[in-house]
Amino acid sequence: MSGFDPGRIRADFPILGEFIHGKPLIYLDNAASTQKPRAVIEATSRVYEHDYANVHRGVHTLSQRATDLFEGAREKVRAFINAGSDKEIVFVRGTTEAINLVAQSYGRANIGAGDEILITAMEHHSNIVPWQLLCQQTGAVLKVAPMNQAGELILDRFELSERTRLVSVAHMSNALGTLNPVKRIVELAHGRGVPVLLDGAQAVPHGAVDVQALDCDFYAFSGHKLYGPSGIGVLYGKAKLLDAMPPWQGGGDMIRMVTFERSEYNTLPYKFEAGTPDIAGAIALGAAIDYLQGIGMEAIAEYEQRLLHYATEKAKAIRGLKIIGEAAEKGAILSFTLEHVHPHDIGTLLDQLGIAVRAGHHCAMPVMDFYRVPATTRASFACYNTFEEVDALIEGVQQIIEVFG
Ligand code: C6P
Repeated sequence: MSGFDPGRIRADFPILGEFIHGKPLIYLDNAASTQKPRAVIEATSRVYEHDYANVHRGVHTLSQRATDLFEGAREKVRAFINAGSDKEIVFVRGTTEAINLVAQSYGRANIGAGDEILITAMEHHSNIVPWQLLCQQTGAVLKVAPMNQAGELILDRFELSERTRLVSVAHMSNALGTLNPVKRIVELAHGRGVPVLLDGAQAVPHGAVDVQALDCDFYAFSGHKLYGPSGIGVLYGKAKLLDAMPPWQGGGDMIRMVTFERSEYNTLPYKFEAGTPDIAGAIALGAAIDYLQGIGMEAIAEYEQRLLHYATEKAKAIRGLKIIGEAAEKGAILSFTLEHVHPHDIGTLLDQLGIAVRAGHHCAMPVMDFYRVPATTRASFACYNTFEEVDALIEGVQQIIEVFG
């Protein structure tokens, strides 16, 4: 762990100096959205103060400067996930939009009545509802691969059929923390010639991702969970697939030529980027990536695993606390329920102590149904969290148990 210093990292995040109800903020809602380092905040103001204009349009200097920074950010994203080409990096609003893009473009072009889309029992609504919409539009069928009580996929029952046309799986579950065996899933699907989309919203902030090593066909993630701004995200797609896909939205920048009779579309990735993009957002996402690479994704992953392990052991020792999601391979998420106390009360009482957690169904209602709970309390960790903060969480939970007796 030499060189990894959460104290130094914390100093980069101005918001961590806030007080909530008179208590120092302990921010454990990172799976919902992470806080932003000064590098990201400053990159945003720098663009607007010095470099802002629309991109890909102007011959004037500022537009060229903005375009260079915007395209530079695309290259940073490419390198970060090791995509083969920056043509394969499509800027979107976030994971949700990325998955909808694949459903409405790839899906409508390649998936028909009776065809199947295979997802898993632990998906976020963003990886369920876009496929349901596609099924309603095309007559395709949504299939769900089961998980066990620990919240692990049952690989023996991860069954593709003759009709499976696409597999779409969370790399890491937001409700349970489960890290799925995505490389194996890609191999299984490719063995039958079926492409795979990985929902990387939760995985990307917690460790190095290499889309070429995974060999996935699509990879989706959001900037705001990766210490970057909200409103910007990424769809990675293999150039061969993206090239063959029809555009999803029409408008400026995604065309080469337009007449009233017909239009010719732009090259990749612009074919999928209709309209003025989130210019400053993309540039600030590039700054977030620089920042994270300065720390090192391996170091972050290792540190967060230690935090998770520490929190898990302490949580297990609390009578009446049930951890929801005990997969052997997990990212830094601790979801739990307490006997006799509703998660919303836990969340509200922890907030009084300055501790921010998420309480609810985490946009994964089928996961709640599976465990027969209405909601869970979820503490989710980032590289700036500390062991002392975990202690404070555990103490807070113990206080709540005493109050509810
Ligand atoms: N999960 C959470 O608190 P967007 O909203 O498009 O940035 O990301 C959607 C999304 C997709 N997949 C997974 C696995 C996710 O966790 C999320 C967002 C947040 O868990 C907000 S519901």
